[in-house]
Amino acid sequence: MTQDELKKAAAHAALDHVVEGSIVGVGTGSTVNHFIDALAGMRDRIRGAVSSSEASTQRLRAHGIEVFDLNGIESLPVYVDGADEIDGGFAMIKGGGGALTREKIVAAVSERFVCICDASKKVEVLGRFPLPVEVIPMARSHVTRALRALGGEPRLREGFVTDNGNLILDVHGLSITDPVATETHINQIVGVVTNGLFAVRGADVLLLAAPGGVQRMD
Ligand code: ABF
Repeated sequence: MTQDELKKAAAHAALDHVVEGSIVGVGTGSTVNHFIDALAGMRDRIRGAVSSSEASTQRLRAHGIEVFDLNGIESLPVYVDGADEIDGGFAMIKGGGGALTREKIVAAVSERFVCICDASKKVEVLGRFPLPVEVIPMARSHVTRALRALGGEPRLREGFVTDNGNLILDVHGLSITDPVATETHINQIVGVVTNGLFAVRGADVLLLAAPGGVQRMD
């Protein structure tokens, strides 16, 4: 099976976690694109979706799925999203697609985070994938220095602006053995909007696709 076929298998397995009649929290990325396409097959059995990016919003609307403003919603039963890396405690690095802040906001109001991944995303220790950090543009140099002091090598994502009008620094060379502490620490740097560690609020369920099938872990 190709990696894309594995992503599709994980995405389809997530349909079992969608609560009928509800508004579904929807993440971003190529795995989630498969989920959105699959969700279209049950659009008459959900109220709609809350989206974590302009790209996902467009795809949902193209399928005729109504997209709600998060501000009008108190709680979502389920949020479905991918990850760039996930460890054994279900802490994740996310934000390879640059949508980390909105993803974290939607995840924060969701009761259950269902992570959909192909098996290549499962790691022992987070950090081989560069950690994305969303930064207010005028704080770029200050945040770069602070991240270097943590032992990482931040690199500006060239030619990229987030949906919120900010920059992304991708931090290379970190070995993240305490994801909660690292997430909390980086978020204290003035000028950081969010970092791509999802550890304080990690995933609740992991649907991990390998050639032998989709394994559910929770
Ligand atoms: C989103 O999509 C991001 O947080 C993460 O960067 C990415 C996962 O990548 P893909 O599904 O395209 O492999 O969930």
